[in-house]
Amino acid sequence: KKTKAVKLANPLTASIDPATQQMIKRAQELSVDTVFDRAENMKPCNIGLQGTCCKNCAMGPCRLPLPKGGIEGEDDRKGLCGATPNTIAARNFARMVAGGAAAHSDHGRGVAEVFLSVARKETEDYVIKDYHKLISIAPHFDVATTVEVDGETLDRDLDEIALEVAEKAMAEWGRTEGEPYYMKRAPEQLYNRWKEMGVLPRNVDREIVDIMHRTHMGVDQDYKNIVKQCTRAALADGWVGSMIGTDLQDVMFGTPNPIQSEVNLGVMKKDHVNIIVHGHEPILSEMIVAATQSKEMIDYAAEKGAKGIQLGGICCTANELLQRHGIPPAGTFLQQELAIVTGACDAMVVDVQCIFQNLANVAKCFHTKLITTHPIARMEQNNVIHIEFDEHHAMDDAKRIVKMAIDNFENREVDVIIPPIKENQVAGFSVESIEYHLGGSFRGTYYTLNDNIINGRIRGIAGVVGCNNARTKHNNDHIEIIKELIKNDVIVLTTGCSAIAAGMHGLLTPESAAVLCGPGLAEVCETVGIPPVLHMGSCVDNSRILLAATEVAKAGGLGKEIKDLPVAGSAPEWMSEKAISIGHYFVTSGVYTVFGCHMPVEGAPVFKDYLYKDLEGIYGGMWDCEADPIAHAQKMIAHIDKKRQELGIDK
Ligand code: SF4
Ligand code: MSK
Repeated sequence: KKTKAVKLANPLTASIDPATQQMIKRAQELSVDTVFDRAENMKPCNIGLQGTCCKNCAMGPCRLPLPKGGIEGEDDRKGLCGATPNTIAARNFARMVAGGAAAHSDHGRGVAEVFLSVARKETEDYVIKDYHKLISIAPHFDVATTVEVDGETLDRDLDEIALEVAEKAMAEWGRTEGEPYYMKRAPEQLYNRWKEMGVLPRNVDREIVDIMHRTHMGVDQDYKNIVKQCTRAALADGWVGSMIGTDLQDVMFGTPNPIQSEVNLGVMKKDHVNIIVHGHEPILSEMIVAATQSKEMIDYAAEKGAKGIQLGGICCTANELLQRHGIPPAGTFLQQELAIVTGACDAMVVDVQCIFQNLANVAKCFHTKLITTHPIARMEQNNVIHIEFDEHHAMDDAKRIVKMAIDNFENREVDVIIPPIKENQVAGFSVESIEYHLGGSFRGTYYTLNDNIINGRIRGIAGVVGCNNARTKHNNDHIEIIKELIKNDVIVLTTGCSAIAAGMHGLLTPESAAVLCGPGLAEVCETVGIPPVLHMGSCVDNSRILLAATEVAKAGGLGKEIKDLPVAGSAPEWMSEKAISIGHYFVTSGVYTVFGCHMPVEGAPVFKDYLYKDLEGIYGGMWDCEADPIAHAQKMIAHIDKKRQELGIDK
């Protein structure tokens, strides 16, 4: 039960969030180690940090650190097989793309499978909530929405449309010819460039398998060719696997609209049964929402002495429930252990991705029931309960889980300490709702996004997304970067843990605009009543940012494709492989993308230059890395200004 951490983290330097600081301290008082303490005690490997450690065969690991003082003359570093630093760093980068694309796309596949069950009427627990969205995506799959009968055009049967969309969507993971339907959703010039470059994906699964093959020992030894494959797989992630995931989730659970809620550990309630859902897939958690709101469960909780059931979330499962139901996130990735340390978490229900194995150890120190639900994400510790979720009896599973949490309410052991810290926020900005709130289109009126970019009230658009990373001060870089951007009239679109961080620090309210924005952005936000930072959802919902950029490009007045726009991307505190896949699909869709912390490319300067410079000449977007948050934001602003100048709209 006790901590093994020797050095303890200083709560004040570990996070800028007072709730997190308070709970790190509380964990330390209880001798429960958290990621913050572990980061003090284990430093990363310097060669791995540089991206030049290869362990792709048993003759290695071959380690090729950059000599102190850099390379003089020819770079003759090589592994036992002769692999160069460029090959090794490119292979490592590619395997991160494969891991990230696989995670997002498998999430998308899971959603498509459930949607197929719905369309086949094999489940009663899920239904189609948003037929409008179904009709809007059907043409992208070449599915007709009308039929001709006796020369008359009639609406086609919705069940037929759903089934055809479901079958065509499912087939995208393994299609055997042509390219995925959704690639054509990109601006035409961008699509043509991909085609010319030979990087249109064949199908989602194949591009990921291809990476694993070509990065096997002794296969692809040309970093440029490896990056080309990264592009196919990353595009298959962003424009196919993730985008289908987002769309079908919207069809089944509803397309998000602005919704008010709260955020941070303070959303948990001492006198309520607290259930925290954590991970990424909303399939089960949608049912948990319904179960917690059922009279049967509310009455049962009352019987057990609780005033109600408080559902909260961590990571992107939280974002999914927030944007459609207003369920409040209890915290970001780095706060997952801390939610249990409150002593008030009666059940933590996890699905896939970003789940610390140490949750099981922390849960052991409290009464918390830790429940895994996904067949591919189990834990070895014996205090973990596995309830495998199946869409065919989803509501039964959800009720079983909620009941287990209610039964556990009376077992709380230690003093419950919930930091009384939370913020108000507005989330739920889908592309559809942004368009609606900004004048009903992207161009043509006083309110629209394009017009406000052209007239200079809005300087540009930034996507700020991604994780927290225990190697940097929790939330600090997200918040510093976003504040610097909005202060300079750059509107921010955010997803993932970055969005949760923005909410925690008060940036997701319309009121924050007047205080924190430059005058132009403040005027727009005040006129239409939106926050300067728009919460667009979860990790897979980065596809919404791709589509928002596409709509802006297609609406006209700002060039023809994404690379022409005054936009930039950022992942300030990234940590996951998914972030690399996301970064690469943004770069190859034409977005200048800056990562914080570090990038594992420093040990291979030639490969690094290829990502950071040469890609711009091919796709219009390129990678960059800047750890200092203000310099990071200023680089993005400089790029936005460069694009404004090229467009001739700079004043
Ligand atoms: Fe070393 Fe080459 Fe094997 Fe990598 S593939 S571990 S560089 S011998
Ligand atoms: S949850 S991938 S820590 S954003 Fe999507 Fe947060 Fe990053 Fe996980």
